[in-house]
Amino acid sequence: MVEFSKRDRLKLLGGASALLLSACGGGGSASSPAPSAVVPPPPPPPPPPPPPPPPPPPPPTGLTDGLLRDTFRNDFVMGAALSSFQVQRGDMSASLAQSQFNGITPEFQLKADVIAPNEGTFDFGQADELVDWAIANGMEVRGHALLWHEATPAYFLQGTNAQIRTRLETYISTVVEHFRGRITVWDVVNEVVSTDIFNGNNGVGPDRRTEWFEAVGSGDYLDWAFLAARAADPNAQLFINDYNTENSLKRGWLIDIVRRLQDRNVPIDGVGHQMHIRPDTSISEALQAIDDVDNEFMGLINHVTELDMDVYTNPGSCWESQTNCEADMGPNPPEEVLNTQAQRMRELFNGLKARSSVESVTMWGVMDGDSWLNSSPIERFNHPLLFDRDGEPKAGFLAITDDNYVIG
Ligand code: 9MR
Repeated sequence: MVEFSKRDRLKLLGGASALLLSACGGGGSASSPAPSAVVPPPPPPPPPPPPPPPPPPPPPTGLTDGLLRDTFRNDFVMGAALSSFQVQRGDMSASLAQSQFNGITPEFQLKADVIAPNEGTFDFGQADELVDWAIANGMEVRGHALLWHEATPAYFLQGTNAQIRTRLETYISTVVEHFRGRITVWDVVNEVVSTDIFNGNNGVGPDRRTEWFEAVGSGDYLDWAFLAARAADPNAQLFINDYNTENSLKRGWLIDIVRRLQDRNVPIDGVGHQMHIRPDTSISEALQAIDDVDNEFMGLINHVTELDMDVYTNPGSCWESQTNCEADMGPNPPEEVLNTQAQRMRELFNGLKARSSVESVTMWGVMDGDSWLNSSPIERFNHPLLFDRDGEPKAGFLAITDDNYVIG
């Protein structure tokens, strides 16, 4: 059915009454104008547009526009996680992103619990806004993530395997087709590798016992997801994404899964290493994860997808029961902590630059105050990113953008 807007309907009515008048001879010859008394009133003016968002505060003075992305222009895309709300509010993080980065990952607005909380309805509003803003600013967009058990509404997992597969395929093809040409890389599956690293080879790796695994009874759902994504956009790069790839046991299981996918002719283009780095994480092990992917597979791409450097060492109990967590450093951490972080940032970025399979590095946020680590595992000031709470570049930023910068 053809739909007419209110304004279209008024126009049609106006035209119809003029026709009617001339047909009745009321206006004399067909070319003479209709008497002014019966001309329909002009349509009401459209409502005024909403006020534009406030202009973002300018990035700190002295920061050269594009410095960060230009430093790595020949190495990799330099991205940051952001939400459409930060853009709408005109947060300084959005203006810093515009000024310094050439990639964006929507931090949560492309997840199934946001796009399709109820079966059969899709809401792309916020995601579209952020994606279009990023593209208008010359940035590439990483799609994160098509399948993640933590963001899977319960309806996805109901019914037989055939029903689960069809539902997943419908979801993935709708989302990927919606963004085809705008989003060129997707984290197809997120955090599906076993986390059972403390039980050694007696653990249940390689597949994580996620709700998906339990519902389907195997890791076959990974195949379904990748195949559906490839069918929906043959040009998009398809990734498996996970954390703790710096742990050799977990990384071994990740590699087992990638090999299994390839053996079954399931399309996969790359591995995403989240790199949520803690003070006790070995940078050389983090880089070893890239090397292992390079050595095991021909032509797979590596992306660093969620980089941040926690200033706290969290024992397992802090994550599990919020006990024995390190004391809050407050909003102004000791300089020594930031200098150590800067040293480790430099070591990591130099290592990433030296590895040609690394095509994208994304910070999981722009300013320290944005980070998820201020509320996980407990509420506490954290300082894991490249810009502080005022938007000033930290020692870590200076250390990676200027080889001559002396740390400390
Ligand atoms: O940082 C993200 C936070 O804002 C969201 O509320 C949350 C749930 O969608 O996801 C966080 O990002 C996670 C990412 O998607 C996957 N790896 C772990 C990240 C931190 O929890």
